[in-house]
Amino acid sequence: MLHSARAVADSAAASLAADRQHILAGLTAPQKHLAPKYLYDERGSQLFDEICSLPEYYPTRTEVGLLRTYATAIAAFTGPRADVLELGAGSSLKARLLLGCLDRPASYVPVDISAAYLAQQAAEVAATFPRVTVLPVLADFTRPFALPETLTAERTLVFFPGSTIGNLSRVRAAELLSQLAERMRGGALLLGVDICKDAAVLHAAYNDSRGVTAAFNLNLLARLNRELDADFELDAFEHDAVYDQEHARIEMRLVSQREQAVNVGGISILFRKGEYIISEHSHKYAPDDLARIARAAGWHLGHCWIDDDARFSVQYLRAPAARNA
Ligand code: AVI
Repeated sequence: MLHSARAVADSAAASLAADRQHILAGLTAPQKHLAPKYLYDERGSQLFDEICSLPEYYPTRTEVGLLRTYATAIAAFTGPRADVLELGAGSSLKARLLLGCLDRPASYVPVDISAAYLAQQAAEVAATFPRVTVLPVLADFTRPFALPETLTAERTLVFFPGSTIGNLSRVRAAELLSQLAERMRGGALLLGVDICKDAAVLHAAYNDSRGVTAAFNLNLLARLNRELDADFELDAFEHDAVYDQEHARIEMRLVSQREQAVNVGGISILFRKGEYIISEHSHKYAPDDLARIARAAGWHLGHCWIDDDARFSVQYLRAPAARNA
């Protein structure tokens, strides 16, 4: 049964205009940067879906393989009648896989920032699982947001796949894990995380030969043009993604091809040739490292599944016991 999306707890989820100050602060900083969440308007979400099926982009198929292989174990860890809360839901492909392996899941609560896409994906889940109550929440999960009152922390399995946690700084990732451990006392977390690996594999994954990642990145400028009245010339910028070994992260860039001035919401932003906006960081974690961070945040490690090529990990973590337990 599908319930309509809740009111946007955070207006930034609706339009970039609400985040104008934040965006301008990023574009006028000594190192220009924008938060990766802005990549996901409807078009951005569709392009990200395309990225997920590219031959070079190994994370999605590797994680899906792990979820399929270990479905029985995941279901046994979780138990019956779970509420599944998915953060940064995007495509419902993995959620449908998870719901299909669990024992009579009670509800599915996808949280996402892209309104149209959220509604569409929630409807697909509701159609596939008519007995599951689907309660989409339109919100930015990196900020405080309200959850449906029907959700019981002890019965909740937080599903945070796709290594979306890697798009947060390491400090913010640790903070989010702590907040979740506290909020979900008695519950559990199924977390998909990309592993540090050979730079060439990472480079190919984020600079694909068909140019889909480039289109995904450049779509951010088109979005700024539309929603913040900016005048970026899309062919005056190029996509690049660089692996920063020291910080174990991919840095996605929009590189100015010439010296130019761009108007963003009435403010003129100057670019030197070669100067770039950082549009996303994608941190990679050694599984032990992640387990240590999760433990420090209050989680207990249930299990960590890794594929044979050690490319991707799926961790099952248990929150601290409920206070009155
Ligand atoms: C959503 N997120 C985990 C993706 C990643 O790999 O960091 C976003 C992405 N950016 C470029 N390709 C994919």
